[in-house]
Amino acid sequence: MNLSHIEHIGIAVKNLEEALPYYENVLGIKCYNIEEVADQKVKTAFFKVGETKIELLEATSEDSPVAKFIEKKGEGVHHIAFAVNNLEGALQECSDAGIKLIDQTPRKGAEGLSIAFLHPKSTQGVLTELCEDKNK
Ligand code: CMX
Repeated sequence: MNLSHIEHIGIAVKNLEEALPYYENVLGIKCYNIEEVADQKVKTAFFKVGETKIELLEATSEDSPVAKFIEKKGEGVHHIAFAVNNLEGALQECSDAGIKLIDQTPRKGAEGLSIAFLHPKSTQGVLTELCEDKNK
């Protein structure tokens, strides 16, 4: 499916404001965008490390996937996102290979990307996101 790079790594945090100083002051990477993704019930903060982004995720409601994750596992790596150049085709390939899709069709994610998630139960426990930047 021709993955080009790791688009971002999603990290679940309890509180964005409290997490920012570690990334900005210790790692020395600047947050360049804070955005709420209402349908995912998360607030996100983005940093760039080379071509890859770090996406901090704070839940905006108790039934957010991120709130459920933190309740079960605590803060930490929540998902890995790969960039693809044909998301529909990539989803079809995953489905044909027997991978359980969370999103059957692409939907809109943060930063204007088209995204779809694969279920962690069919990807060795790693919640996996595929993203396509249709503006490129
Ligand atoms: N990574 C690995 N495993 C995960 C997981 C994650 N991020 N989230 C849940 N799981 C596991 C749970 O530990 C649980 O495993 P066990 O049954 O062994 O205990 C199982 O998946 C089911 O978890 P659950 O808490 O009952 O949650 P649900 O089944 O309701 O939902 C999931 C799980 C992955 C389908 C849901 O979180 C989802 O749809 N995620 C995709 C959307 C998302 O995460 N959005 C937030 C980020 C959005 C963004 O980046 O913009």
